[in-house]
Amino acid sequence: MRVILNPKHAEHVPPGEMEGGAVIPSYEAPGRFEVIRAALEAAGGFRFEEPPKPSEECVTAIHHAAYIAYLREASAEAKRARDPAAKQLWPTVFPFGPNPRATGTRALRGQFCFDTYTPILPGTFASALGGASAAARAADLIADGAERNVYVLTRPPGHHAEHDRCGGYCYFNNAAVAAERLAKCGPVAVLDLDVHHGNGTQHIFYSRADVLTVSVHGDPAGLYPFFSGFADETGTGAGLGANANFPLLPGTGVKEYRPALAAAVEAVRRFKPAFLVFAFGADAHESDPIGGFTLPTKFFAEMGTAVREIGLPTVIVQEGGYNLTTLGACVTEGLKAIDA
Ligand code: SP5
Ligand code: ZN
Repeated sequence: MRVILNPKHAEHVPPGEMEGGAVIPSYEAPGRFEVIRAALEAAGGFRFEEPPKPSEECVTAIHHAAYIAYLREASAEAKRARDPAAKQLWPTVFPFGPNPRATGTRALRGQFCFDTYTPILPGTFASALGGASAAARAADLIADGAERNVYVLTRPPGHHAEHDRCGGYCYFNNAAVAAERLAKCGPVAVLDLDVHHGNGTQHIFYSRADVLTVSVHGDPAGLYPFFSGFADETGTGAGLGANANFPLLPGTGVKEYRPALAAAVEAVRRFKPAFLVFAFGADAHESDPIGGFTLPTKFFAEMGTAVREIGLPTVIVQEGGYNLTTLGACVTEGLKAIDA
């Protein structure tokens, strides 16, 4: 399988994440990329390549211009800063709703972000854009029919990022970048099996009939992102019926996950898409420090088989997965089963 790498991933190095008023070590770290790459190299059968030079053109189709400019300028501001504290930009105040009168630096940090897990650092813009360009390249290979399956190895992840807000470690929505490009060639389904609801992808395509978004995840009653991912969110306007959520209880294991996965796959099939984007998180694994599910490593092969059996040209995009000792094996199992 061809693997498109984010060549800039290591430029984004979170010093920590803010949880309940304290800064704790960041779960989302460069080592995630390295362990996945090492596992794929050890497994064999994967060809690694870099995308063409990243360009903002990759993200303008799905992200608002003011948001893209904010990420670019805030990253540059962090890069210029001498004071170490000013090299990390954290939001402190959030708007009650988007407010066009918010223009000051501190206002924008909240305006364009929805949590305290997602700081802007000197390399954030370059790194996030590298991932988006890798996703764009993978989508173009699939759209051209050059490949059946292409995997995008990237971090920071993307599926929580909305049109104009970062959050959940995500800045540009890589899966949405891929889906948007594929949608030019035919209907697209996004299947998101990260343990967290793919709120960003849902939000970006919520009123569109040409892109189905389907997510299986921890019930937002108890798991991040808390405010979306409920089963009654089914799309709006022309997109009514083109969104499906399968929330599952904390502690979910194979017995509970399997029927939800089957229902999610059935929703994808009913839509009759021409292309699939698989937002592939490994954080539903039993060892994940933040997921709360109990799936064993071998179940990731079953996920991959389910994706393969959908039978569509597929872009696979790396999302979460935070246990560095099991992440590589989960991803390898999933990808091998997709390509089997
Ligand atoms: C892409 C992705 O998987 N984003 C996940 C963002 C979730 N961030 C929430 C982190 C919460 C950490 N809480 C620590 C509790 C550990 N028991
Ligand atoms: Zn996740």
